[in-house]
Amino acid sequence: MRTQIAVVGAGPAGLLLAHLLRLEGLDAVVLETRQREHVLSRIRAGVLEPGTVDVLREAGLGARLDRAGLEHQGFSLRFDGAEHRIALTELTGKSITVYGQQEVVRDLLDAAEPEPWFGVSDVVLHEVTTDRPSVTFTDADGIARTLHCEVIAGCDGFHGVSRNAVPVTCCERAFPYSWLGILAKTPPAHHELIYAHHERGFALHSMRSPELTRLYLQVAPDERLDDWPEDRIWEELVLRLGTACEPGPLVEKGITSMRAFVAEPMRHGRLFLAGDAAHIVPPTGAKGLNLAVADVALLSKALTSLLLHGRDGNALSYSDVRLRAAWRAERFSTEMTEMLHRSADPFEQRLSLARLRRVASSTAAATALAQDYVGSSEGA
Ligand code: RFL
Ligand code: PHB
Repeated sequence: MRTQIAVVGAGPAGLLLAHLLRLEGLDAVVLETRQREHVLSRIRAGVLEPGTVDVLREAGLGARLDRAGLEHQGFSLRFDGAEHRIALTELTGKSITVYGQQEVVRDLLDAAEPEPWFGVSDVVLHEVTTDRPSVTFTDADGIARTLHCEVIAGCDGFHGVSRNAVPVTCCERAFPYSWLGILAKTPPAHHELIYAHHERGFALHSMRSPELTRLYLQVAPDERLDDWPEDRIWEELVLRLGTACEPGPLVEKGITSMRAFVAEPMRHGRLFLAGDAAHIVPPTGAKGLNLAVADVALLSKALTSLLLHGRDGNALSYSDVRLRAAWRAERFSTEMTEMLHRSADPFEQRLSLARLRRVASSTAAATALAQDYVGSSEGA
């Protein structure tokens, strides 16, 4: 088998990259270890920055997003028993769009031509520092195959194999808490997102549609889902959010640990890393999917220049440009995480409240937060 770009991973990064490359007239093949149904059913991110929406629209992926995406002009911070609205649009002129990552993935799979190779295994990258790299894998029918290519895009997420082929320096931080997330068939309790700092821990109210609510609770890293029967989850949400939530049937329930991670560099020879394969941000800042989209928007341009026009300028600067963006997102996501979560350390607890009170009382601080949230700070 032969293609111009072998894309490893059919998450949002890999699927969007393949789509953008095909729009440029390049040939890309996507390899994915999971089955199509699994990829479609993963419930994850929900907040799209305006820059992300622009990329999707320009790529011809805006039809359902424009119909079903929910435009939000602000969100609430709740602490000290009161609510403070961050008026995103008033402060920045921009708004965010609430549209589930699984919807983005569905739009991408509907547009995918050809389909990714689902259910592959034994994926190994070869000769990435030469002009003729390749990927070997076993297909879903158990047949061993070799995909010859000019470039490999490692879009296989945090647990993928691509990063192992790059001599990376990794910076990592684990946070001392996890998120218990649920997706429930019940109308949102409020028309905007609510980030709540409470003495019992952080809680987040988000949504996917007028009928589907997405909710998160800060829990200890060692807690198990069995410790959290549905009644307990709803009681805790009402307490922490300070808002009555109408319980509804759960569509999904899961616990995610919280970590930050950056692999440097994001390129090695003809292998380019993008999305969670290169960096993980704690979800409090809602940046992971947006970073992945911005990575592949630049990477598709870099690969078009390189493979169609023989110009390697963008390919050479890709890693530096995207690492700067990754660290901007780490900085913001870490600050949001530390401001909003409940720490066991009394000094940290008081710092969190001091940070929240500053954002609530200073227009300059609220504007800086709003710019980071919509992705318009420092040329992001
Ligand atoms: P993905 O989505 O992990 O996709 C990687 C794909 O690669 C496959 N794979 C392989 N394929 C071939 N060979 C191998 N050896 C492979 N190993 C793995 C995997 O099966 C998978 O299909 O990475 P990608 O594409 O980089 O996308 C990144 C985003 O998924 C991630 O950043 C976001 O979900 C993060 N995130 C959020 N981001 C936001 O922008 N806004 C949010 O509101 C937001 N909320 C969240 C989040 C992530 C969360 N969790 C579960 C970590 C909320 C949560 C709870
Ligand atoms: C979500 O809707 O899943 C979501 C929203 C905001 C975040 C994280 C996740 O900061």
